[in-house]
Amino acid sequence: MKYAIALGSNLGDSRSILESALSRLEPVIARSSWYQTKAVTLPNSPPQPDYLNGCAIVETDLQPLELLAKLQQIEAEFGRIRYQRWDARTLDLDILLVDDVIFQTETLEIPHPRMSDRAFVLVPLAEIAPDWKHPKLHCSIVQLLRSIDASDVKKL
Ligand code: A4P
Ligand code: MG
Repeated sequence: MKYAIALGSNLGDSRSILESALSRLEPVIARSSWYQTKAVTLPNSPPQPDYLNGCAIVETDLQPLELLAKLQQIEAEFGRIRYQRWDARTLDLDILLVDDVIFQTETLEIPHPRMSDRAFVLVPLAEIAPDWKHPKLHCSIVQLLRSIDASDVKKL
């Protein structure tokens, strides 16, 4: 199965954390550049440092829930502690897409429910998978990107 994965970090040495996390996901068949992005936060939450974000395409036989467990294990290895939703974090690994499949359980939803309005996801993903069709919205990543404001996402 082919998965698109989003990587993000806004605490610690983000670039080396993301590079090491990526090496734990081998074989990686495509990876984006890293992007500096403004933190998207919940209303009234304190300011957060900018994020470093990127995306990768990974080919694996793991089932979605097995891959989620692996991603959460890698997050834990890099010292991620869950305080509050959308808090600053050393490492966040999300599954964005798997083939052309819609997957929904209590703990995992694919396509990622918030990917289509997030420039910090769509800009790096468009770099490596511009034509991947979103199986619920029936349009490609570049098409989704055209409908949002991506001015806060800077390629490094
Ligand atoms: N979960 C459900 N679907 C998925 C999926 N497709 N991939 C569940 C991964 N996990 C999924 O995630 C909470 C639970 O979501 C998991 O236990 C899993 O069972 P989490 O990583 O513990 O918490 P979170 O990431 O804080 O929550 P959430 O809702 O996933 O946050 P988002 O929507 O991913 O947003 N701003 C910038 N610039 N860059 C960022 O990367 N990230 C976030 C997090 C907010 N603002 C950001 C960024
Ligand atoms: Mg997450």
